[in-house]
Amino acid sequence: MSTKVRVASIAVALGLLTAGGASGQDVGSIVAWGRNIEGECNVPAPNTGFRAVAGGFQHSLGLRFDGSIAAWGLNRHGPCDVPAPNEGFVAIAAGGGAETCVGEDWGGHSLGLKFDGSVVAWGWNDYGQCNVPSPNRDIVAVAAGGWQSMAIKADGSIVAWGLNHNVPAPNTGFVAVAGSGQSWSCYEYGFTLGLHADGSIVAWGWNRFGQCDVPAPNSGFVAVAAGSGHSLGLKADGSLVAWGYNGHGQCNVPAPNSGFVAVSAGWGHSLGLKADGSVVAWGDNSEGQCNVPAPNRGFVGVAAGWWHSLGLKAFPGDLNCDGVVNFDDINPFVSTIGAEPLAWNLAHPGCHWLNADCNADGVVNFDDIDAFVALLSGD
Ligand SMILES: [Ca+2]
Ligand SMILES: [Ca+2]
Repeated sequence: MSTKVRVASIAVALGLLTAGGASGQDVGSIVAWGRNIEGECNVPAPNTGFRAVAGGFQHSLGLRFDGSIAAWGLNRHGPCDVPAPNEGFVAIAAGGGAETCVGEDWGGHSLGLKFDGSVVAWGWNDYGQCNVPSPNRDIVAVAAGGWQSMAIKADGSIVAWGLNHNVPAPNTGFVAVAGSGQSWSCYEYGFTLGLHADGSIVAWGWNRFGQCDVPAPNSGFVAVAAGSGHSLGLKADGSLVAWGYNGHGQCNVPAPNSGFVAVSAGWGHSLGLKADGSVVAWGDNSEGQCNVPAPNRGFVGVAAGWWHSLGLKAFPGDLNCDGVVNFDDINPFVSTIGAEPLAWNLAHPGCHWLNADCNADGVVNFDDIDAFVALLSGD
């Protein structure tokens, strides 16, 4: 019997199933580690039901399946004060930076993308990073640097605001963007990485450490991340490329450099998520930001703050990532059996293959079918 027929038969045989079978379990929780002097690792209760996570300067954001945003950590400039109404969000980004040439000037800001394609920005705004330009619509993705904010429009162009906002021409064909940076000295501010649909990266801005010099061959990239002075690119074959400032070893990707499905960059450290649900961390570990808490498995997302790290745990059985386990998850579940993890994740952005690992053994195969059916039936 084919996998598809087998799963469908099992589901039908169960008759009337209870939707939301995974409710009550500790699913979609956030794990935080590293520097915590501002509470940036204190995930607010209830720590469940999260679909995305973001790390800023010393604050953190979690996006819940109900469309609300939780924010915690340093709130000096208000990046944790989510503007009302706190609802309808579909993506988040957190930024932060420090200005060393004018004395004490540091903070973070936050971005939320709403389902209607508009962006809400709040927090540190000394450089206009929260002044979303009009028309504020048709936006499909957001990213935050220290002093700049970026968004991708439905037409593939990048809109950027704050410092360092001049997107190189031709401004078209972008599918992802990342930005960060710190004030290494006066007038050295952030940089931005734009990922083209053709798999190449365009980099612009501050380039003291070569963080904008993408190593050849500049092709085959599927994701990008920007640290304070280093850059990371994920290739379609699951390997990572790192370049720029390497004073903390943040560009030394640990072996084996394979099996990665997501990447994030902090001030001096790097995080990589593997297809098996483990997190690899390297670079600056002065705050323990590279000490992934045990058990290091079941992760479906990673995000790096400046000195802290965040990991999102799986939501077993929720294969369309709508926050409940029900009949709608059957077809995407079936599509995961035998699928190549990276290819599946690329085809389902924001929804991880590992959610199909319903028996929590790190792989997705026939052995997960019974556990999936149990989740469907609310067992
Ligand atoms: Ca679902
Ligand atoms: Ca499994």
